[in-house]
Amino acid sequence: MALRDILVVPDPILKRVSEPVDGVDDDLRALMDDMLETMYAAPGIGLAAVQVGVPKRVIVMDLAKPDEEAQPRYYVNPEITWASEELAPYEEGCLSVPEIYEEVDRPAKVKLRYLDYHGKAVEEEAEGLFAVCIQHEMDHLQGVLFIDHLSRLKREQAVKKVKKQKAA
Ligand code: GNR
Ligand code: NI
Repeated sequence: MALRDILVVPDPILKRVSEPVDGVDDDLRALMDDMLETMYAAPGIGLAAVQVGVPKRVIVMDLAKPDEEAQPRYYVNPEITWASEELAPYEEGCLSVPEIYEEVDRPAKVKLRYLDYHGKAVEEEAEGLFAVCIQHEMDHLQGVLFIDHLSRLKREQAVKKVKKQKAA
């Protein structure tokens, strides 16, 4: 396993639309292992492959609380098959937009379909933090960041702040 570098705005790779993968093999599992290690080290609760510069439709996540045992989750070629009309607000952050936190409204519940770590097809319903996180990660697969849901002024302020941090 190896730590990978996390790309931050305004890196143009973050805007790429990620490609579906052919299936889950040992190479893809090695990528997912690296992503999980990188996510834990950050620390974060989710990570899309494009954030480490690999534009494939692959996500890792762990929503366990710090005092709980790890619960790694893997989502390959995920699709949202249903989203509730009801929206819920959540104050989001992103490892690719460090130290910026803003409220975003998203569907409160979604149903999704994906391949797991073993390549098995799974269908699942998500609500609460899981629903927030999977939608945030699936936005990354489309080249969309949570700041793209904000006003242009707030988005530009956020990118400016990150650039300033990086220069410091
Ligand atoms: O670690 C993360 N925390 C988080 C908090 C609220 C909403 C979404 C997230 S995902 C983020 C990690 C990340 O950037 N994933 O793409
Ligand atoms: Ni993110």
